[in-house]
Amino acid sequence: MGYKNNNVGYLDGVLTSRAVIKKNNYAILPHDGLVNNVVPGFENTKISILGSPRIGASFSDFIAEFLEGGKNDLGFGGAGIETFVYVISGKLNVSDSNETHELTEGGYAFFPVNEKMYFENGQTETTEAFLYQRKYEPLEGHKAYKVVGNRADHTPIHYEDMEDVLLWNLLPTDDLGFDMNMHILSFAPAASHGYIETHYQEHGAYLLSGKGMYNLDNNWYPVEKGDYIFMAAYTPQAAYSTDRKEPLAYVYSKDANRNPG
Ligand code: UGY
Ligand code: MN
Repeated sequence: MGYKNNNVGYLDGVLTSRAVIKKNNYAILPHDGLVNNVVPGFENTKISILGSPRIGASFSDFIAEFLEGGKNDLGFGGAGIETFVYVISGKLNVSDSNETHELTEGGYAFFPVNEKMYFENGQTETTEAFLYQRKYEPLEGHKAYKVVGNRADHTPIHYEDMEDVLLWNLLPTDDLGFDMNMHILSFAPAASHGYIETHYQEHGAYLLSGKGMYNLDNNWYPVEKGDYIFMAAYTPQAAYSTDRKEPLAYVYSKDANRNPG
């Protein structure tokens, strides 16, 4: 919603795009290159599949615009699958088999394995949301549980002691029942990672605001609000915030708390 048509341009007279796809390594999907997909169960909803097993991810991410009457009567997730939703703008009713939660901007919900998530747009205006699903990896003696909250409920911490980089942990960080977490990272204008990360975990990141340069496997790319970035396990990665006013911020998943075996 409201994304500028700037993922395409001419380079040496040839139509080109900012999209970059390196399967099993990394990808950048600018917003206006996305097409609508049919995902069974979703009605009155424009939905695009982002990261998925086809690109080398262990999860699937989606960006959805729930129009008036937008809903999914079949449920999202279910057997063996855990789910997460983050509301970017608008209002979304999110239900399990027992109760309904009314999420507003910045609101989110995690449903544990086997619990289907049902959505319904709670207003006439369009609601935009980022969705995630992944096969849950159980750990004996531990259990994940439903979490519902809002970004505004949390006081962010300084990421790696940097004053100009803020981190929100949206799910518990101290419970081994959770095999993943969702975070928001926000870089003030001109802020950056302190170093290029290389780690075992993979990420799917949706950019909520700002502009920046992103290092993926030692190549720098321009990125901005509305982009999606996939980072596979071990892909070197770092961000540099380049907008003069708006922080570069993204919501992203990270697998956690499991022994690779
Ligand atoms: O949590 C993370 O690994 C995060 N700092 N990665 C990233 O922003 N690319
Ligand atoms: Mn990382």
